[in-house]
Amino acid sequence: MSLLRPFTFIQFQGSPRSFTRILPFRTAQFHSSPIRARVLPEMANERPTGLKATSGIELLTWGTPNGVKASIILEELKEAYGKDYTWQPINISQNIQKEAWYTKLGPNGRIPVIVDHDQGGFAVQEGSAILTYLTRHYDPEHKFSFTDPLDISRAEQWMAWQHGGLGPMQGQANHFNRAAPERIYWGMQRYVGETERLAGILDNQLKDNDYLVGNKYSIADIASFGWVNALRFSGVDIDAFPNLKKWWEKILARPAVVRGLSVPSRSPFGNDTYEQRLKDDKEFAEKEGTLKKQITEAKEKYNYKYASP
Ligand SMILES: N[C@@H](CCC(=O)N[C@@H](CS)C(=O)NCC(=O)O)C(=O)O
Repeated sequence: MSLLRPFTFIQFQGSPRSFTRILPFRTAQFHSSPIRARVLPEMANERPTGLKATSGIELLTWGTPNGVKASIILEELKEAYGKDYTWQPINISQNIQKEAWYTKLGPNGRIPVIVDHDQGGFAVQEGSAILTYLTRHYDPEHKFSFTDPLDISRAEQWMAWQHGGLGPMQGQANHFNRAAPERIYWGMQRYVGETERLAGILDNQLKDNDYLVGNKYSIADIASFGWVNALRFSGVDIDAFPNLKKWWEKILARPAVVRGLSVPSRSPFGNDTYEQRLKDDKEFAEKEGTLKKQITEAKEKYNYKYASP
């Protein structure tokens, strides 16, 4: 199933219908890649049919920008407080997230979802709701959250911004760049442009601050990190946003973040892994070069000009 993984990565905001349609194309595209041979850890190949834990937190997830919000905070809580958790891989290319046992827990049929067995099996869907739930219950020293009501509001604002802006826009950029059956230049420049604008908003916020809220690494940063980590893959040059790049590097240097990014297995489309692959895989580099050219043409065709804010 390692073949499916690169593909599923681009599907994070898409519909299962479009997913099925483009599967052969993506599979073919990755056929000659070294990543083809990458075998997912045995656990990642499991096909869950229900919950497996009886106590603590159980995470149902896949290694996408939304999925890693949950695995990163859980790894941080584990490191900070020794709070362990259980996870199961929900391979979204197999539509496990649409099965009845799953949608009973996460009615939206998307990952991630957590279940708190110590709260009577209480289930939480949506990345930001998961981040606030977990810190409210399991971050007693507020290492990743806030006590000041204004900082709580600031964090909520950045998380809402991620849910309403960065995630959906970047997800659509990926869809139009890679998943759509035809190259629609209007859609490509619209969503790559929006993603760039939003990257600029983060860059501006980080000009005089190390982190998004209160100069402290928190759930506000974790909410956006997975998406920023995939900016290159989405056709956005992170080097053009130096404050954001510094923030991304600093967060990526945290051991808990690296572990969180590896649940169920490390994505080949992080800014660093993507760059490495361009160097290692000639065919991949050629295809990505073509895509980059198309994005530039799309921007020129519609006279796109970067502006942020
Ligand atoms: N707003 C949600 C978005 C969740 C989402 O779109 N998840 C994607 C993976 S990144 C998914 O499950 N896609 C599979 C599908 O569309 O069926 C969040 O932040 O948790």
